[in-house]
Amino acid sequence: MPQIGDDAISRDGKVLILAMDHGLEHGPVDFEPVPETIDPSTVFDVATHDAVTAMAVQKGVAERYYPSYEDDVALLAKLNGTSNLWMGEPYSPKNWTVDYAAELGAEAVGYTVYSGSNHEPEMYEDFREIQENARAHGMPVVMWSYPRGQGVKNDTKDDVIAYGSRIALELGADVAKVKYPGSKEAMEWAVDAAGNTKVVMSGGSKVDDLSFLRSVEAVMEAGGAGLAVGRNVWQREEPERILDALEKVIYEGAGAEEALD
Ligand code: FBP
Repeated sequence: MPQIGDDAISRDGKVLILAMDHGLEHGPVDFEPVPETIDPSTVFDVATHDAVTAMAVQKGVAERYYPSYEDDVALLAKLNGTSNLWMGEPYSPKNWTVDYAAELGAEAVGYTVYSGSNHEPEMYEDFREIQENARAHGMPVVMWSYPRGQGVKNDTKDDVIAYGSRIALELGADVAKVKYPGSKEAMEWAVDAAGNTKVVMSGGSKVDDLSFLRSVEAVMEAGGAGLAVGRNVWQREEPERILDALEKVIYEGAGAEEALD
């Protein structure tokens, strides 16, 4: 039986993934709010915070920057990704393999699936291959489960988010990363639908501290396992401050207001 579980990227069963694949997904415009973040080392430095259980990056960034951080940061290899310049039906091609990720020292892999896209069959097939290879390496698999495309009218509706987290369970992910559906109740449905696959919230575009922490608090109260976040951490002038607060909400069960005190 292959090893199944997320221990490599969790702390006390909770997960806080710092994502920094935005240079590919959105372009350098995402680094403008804090210009020094255009240098990947700046964000790797942020990922050394105790609250962070893994950092998700693309292949080129892993090859060039991870060697300096391998003692302090767990690498989550984001194996597919697409640019914002692509205007077709949502599709995210594979950019590296599980074997190569393992060679670079990755402890986990991540993969985006756009269920509902006309490219769903190709992405499911790619995910199948990656998931089985990851099992062979004993690496946990995180699915960025984003229903999107012609088959999806509203990608943050509660039934769509619950469907996304269920798809992650059905296809063999250890962790499902889903958009926040807007309420604790809707998140509970997504958590229930995922069975014993963990569910984490995707950070989204930057909002104020309290609003952000309240959504994370709701996710934790709903039985979620944590967060996979990019902009809401490193687009802040003091990312350590929000990570200190996230540490309290995610691992210590604090409320948003209390965590900010
Ligand atoms: P954020 O917390 O900044 O939203 O990052 C999470 C993430 O999944 C990144 O890994 C990815 O680059 C981005 O969101 C993609 O977001 P979208 O497809 O909605 O533009």
